[in-house]
Amino acid sequence: MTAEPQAAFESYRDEALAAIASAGSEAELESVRIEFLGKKQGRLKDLQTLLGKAEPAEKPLLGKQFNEVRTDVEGALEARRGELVRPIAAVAAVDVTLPGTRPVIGRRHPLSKTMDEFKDIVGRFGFSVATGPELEDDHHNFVALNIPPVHPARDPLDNFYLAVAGKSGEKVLMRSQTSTVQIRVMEQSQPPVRIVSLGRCYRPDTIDSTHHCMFHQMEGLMIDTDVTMADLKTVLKLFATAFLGDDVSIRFRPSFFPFTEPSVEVDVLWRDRWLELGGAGMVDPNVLRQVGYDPEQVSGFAFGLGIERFCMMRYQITDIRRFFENDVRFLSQF
Ligand code: FA5
Repeated sequence: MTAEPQAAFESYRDEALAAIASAGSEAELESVRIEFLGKKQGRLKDLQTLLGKAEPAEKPLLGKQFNEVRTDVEGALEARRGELVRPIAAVAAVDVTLPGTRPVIGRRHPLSKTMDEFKDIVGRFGFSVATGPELEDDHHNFVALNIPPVHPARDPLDNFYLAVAGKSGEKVLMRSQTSTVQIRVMEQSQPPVRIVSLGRCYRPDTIDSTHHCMFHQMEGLMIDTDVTMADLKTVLKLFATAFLGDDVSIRFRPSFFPFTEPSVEVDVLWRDRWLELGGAGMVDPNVLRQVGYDPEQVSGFAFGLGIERFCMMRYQITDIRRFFENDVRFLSQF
C-alpha cells in the first residue's frame, strides 16, 4: 500500500482538529468547516480524489481510514460548536421576568399614576370605568352633545380632521373632549348609569404652560331617577379631598356648556388658592332625548376634569409641556 494517502489523511486530521480547537466563534468554525468538510471543494474533496486514484486492492482499507478521519473531524466540529453556542443557550435559560440587577431607569408616568389613582377613588364611590374612541365622528363629538353644525360652541373645539373618512363616509376627527363617551355609554345602556372615562383629548389650542394640543380628561356621568346638583357637588368635593389630601372646598361658577343645563366651572380651594378643575352641570334634557332617555323620568350630572391640571397641583409642576417631553431627569422624580 502506498503511504501517500495515509499520510495525507493524518495531516488532514491533525490540521483540521487544530483549526477546530482554535476557532473562537461560530463564524470562524463555519469557515473551518467549509475548508475541511466542504462538499464542493476543500481539503476533504482532495482526499477523495486521492482515494479515487488508489490501487483497487487498497481501496477498501483506505476507504475505511478515510471514513474514520472524516468522522473524527465531524465529531470534533460538532463538539466545538456545542461549546461556542452554550453561552447563548445559557442566556435563553435566564428568567427575564425576574427583577434586574441594575438600577431601573423607567418609571410610571406621573399622568398614568394620577389616572390610576383617580380610578381608585371614584371606584370607591361606585363609578365604573368606560372607554371610548379617540377618533370620533361629528355626531358624537358635536351633534349628540347639543352642538349643531352652525353652533358657535364648535369654534374652540373644531379639531384635527382625518383625511380618511369613516366606515359610512362620515368625517372623522380627533375628539376634543371625553364628553363623547357619555353619549356612547347612554346609547348602549339604560339608567341607572354611573361611569367615568379617562383619556386623551385634542384641541387646536396654543401651547403654553397650562395648555397643550393633547391633554387628558376624566369624564363623569351619573344618571338616575333623582340626581341633583347637590349630588354633583358632594361627589366632586369627596373626590378632590381624596386626591389632594386636605379638607378642600369646592366652588361652582356659572358657565355654559351646550350639553348641560345649568352648567358650572368647578374650582377647588387648595392651599389658599382657588384652582380651576373643569366643567360640570346637569345633563341637558335634549341630550337625554337624543339617546332615548326620558328627561321626565331620569336626570343626571356630568363633569369633565383636566387631569394634567390636577397632577400639576399635586406634584407642583409648573409647566404642562414637561409631561410630554420624555425627559428622564423630569420623569425620574416621580
Ligand atoms: C370641557 O371639556 C367639558 N367637556 C367639560 C364638561 C363635561 C362640562 C361634562 C359639563 C359636563 P373645558 O373645555 O372647560 O370643558 O375643559 C375641561 C378641563 O379640561 C379644563 O378645566 C382644563 O382643566 C382641561 N383642559 C381644557 N383644555 C385644555 C388644554 N388645551 N390643555 C390642558 N388642559 C385642558
